[in-house]
Amino acid sequence: MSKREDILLLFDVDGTLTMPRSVVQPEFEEFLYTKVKPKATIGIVGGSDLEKMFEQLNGQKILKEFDFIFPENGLVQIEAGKEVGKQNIIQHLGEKTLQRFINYVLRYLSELELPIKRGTFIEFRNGMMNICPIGRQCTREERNMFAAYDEEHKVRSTMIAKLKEEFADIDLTYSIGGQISFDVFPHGWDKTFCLRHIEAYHNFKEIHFFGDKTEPGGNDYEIYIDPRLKGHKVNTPNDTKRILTELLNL
Ligand code: M1P
Repeated sequence: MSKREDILLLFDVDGTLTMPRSVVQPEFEEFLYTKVKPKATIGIVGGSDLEKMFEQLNGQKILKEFDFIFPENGLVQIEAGKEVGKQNIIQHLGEKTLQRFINYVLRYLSELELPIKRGTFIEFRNGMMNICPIGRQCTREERNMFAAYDEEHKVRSTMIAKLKEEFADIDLTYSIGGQISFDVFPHGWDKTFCLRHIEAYHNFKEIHFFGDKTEPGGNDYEIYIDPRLKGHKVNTPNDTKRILTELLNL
């Protein structure tokens, strides 16, 4: 029988541990912490920043419950509740390039007609930017409405195609991880980034990753296909639970 230290289970958040931008269900939490955790090392690798992880996973207790927390794709690294490293997109791109990019995004969004717009169109994080055409301050209903509108009108993918063309000379990758926004970060700063930390300091026999956005362009794609681990495609926390039950003989 393998030991907890042999297996690492890495989880995306939205669509994997919770429904999109929703709070984790108590039964799922109970399952994860009392059934799964005694059998394997557990970590989260999400596109969101740490604050949003706290919101969705019931606050700061995740710092104690999870062995690893990798917000922003692992561009911030937290182990045993302590921040042990973080990337800096400002240093990486430089102020001049950043401003060229931000000014273009603001111009593009200022000319974009949508059914509604709210506030916070660019969220600047440590290792990435999150761009949200409707504005992050929308309500849950407005969020759902935009998600359906985007499905039909391809607002985000059209904008990404334009940005790729305009900034072909700059080291940037675009990825859609949620319902209303997309993330922008330097090449290679996708979720596989967290594996650099794992490989540098640990030696797991098996690593598994669970995520929902596993198609090209989704923010789980690169880590899902990474040969260093086994990827599991899920659509809901129920799928995650079913696969974990089989995998760990629970
Ligand atoms: O975790 C997935 C994504 O969650 C949010 O996306 P949205 O608000 O569009 O649903 C964002 O935090 C995004 O950065 C993240 O990748």
